[in-house]
Amino acid sequence: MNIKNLFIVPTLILAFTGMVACGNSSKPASQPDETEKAVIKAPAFNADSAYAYVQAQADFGPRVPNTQAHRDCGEYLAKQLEAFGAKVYNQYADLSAWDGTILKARNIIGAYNPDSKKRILLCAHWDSRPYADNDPDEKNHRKHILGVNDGASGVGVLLEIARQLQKQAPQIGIDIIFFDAEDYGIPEFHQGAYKEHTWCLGSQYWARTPHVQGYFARYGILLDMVGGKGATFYYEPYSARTAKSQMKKIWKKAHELGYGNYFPKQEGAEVIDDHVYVNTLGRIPCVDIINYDPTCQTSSFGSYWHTMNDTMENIDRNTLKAVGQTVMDVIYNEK
Ligand code: AHN
Ligand code: ZN
Repeated sequence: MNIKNLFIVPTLILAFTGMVACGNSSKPASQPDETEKAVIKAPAFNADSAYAYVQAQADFGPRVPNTQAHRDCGEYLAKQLEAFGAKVYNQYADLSAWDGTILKARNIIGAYNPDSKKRILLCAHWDSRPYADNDPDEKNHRKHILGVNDGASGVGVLLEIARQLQKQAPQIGIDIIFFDAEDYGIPEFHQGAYKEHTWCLGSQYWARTPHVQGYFARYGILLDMVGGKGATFYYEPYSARTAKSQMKKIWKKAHELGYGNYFPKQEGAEVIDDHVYVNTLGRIPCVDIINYDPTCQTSSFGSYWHTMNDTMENIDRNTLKAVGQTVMDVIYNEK
């Protein structure tokens, strides 16, 4: 008997005794146990597809409320959700900005499995900021930004998730909300007193007046600036306080899928974002997945945040994939 056969023989004995032990059980010995079996693998999120949806929004130009690009992009987004099989709701509202401008706003909602009582909310803002007030060149501070990472990236990821939801439904209902007028908040160059609640006007309106009476979801996930190359999504402290278990579940899933580098398990900066109003006014805990750059001097959201440089060049498919796949694997495991 050579050395190779010495290994084979005990294996055969083990296999035989294993068969005897199983006796009349029809269950093969290799079947995963209950805990392993419980993890569902979500369909594959296509980052090229998400990237194309980001590009499509950018191609409209800045989607600033009260502009033609904004109206056209709103139509595009509602049509896309419809094409992906969602029940679409449009909320039109006149919202008053920090300077008294009346914004013709539109929240766009796509509902999947609308009759289910078990629901998760996914959201992002679709408008772009009217002010490049963080731009190094002061002459740009009153110009509209393209809002590719800040706005279009989150919406692009959610459109790809919508496309996947149509192909294979998870066990629960999903609502995708594109909030308007998030980014019309009081500008840095304003000389007067700071005014509260000037950001997130669309989500404030929705949380006070949901698209369905008595609307409820177990929790929400907000995507904001989720496309930048080398982005890092730290625990956002407001989310960590108000949606702790959901936040941990998302980060755990990201690490299991191999996206740990994008999701450090450490706290970043606290932000006023749509998740705050979903939580306070809508009474739904909501996790903000938002880029936090601890190394940047000019903004904790990255150097191009609220500048003329928030363009397609910063967008990396790998980041879209890390976020999109993580969110998908979380929602496909809800029952
Ligand atoms: C503030 O700067 C107050 N909040 C950040 C929320 C935001 C702006 N997200 C995108 N643009
Ligand atoms: Zn912004």
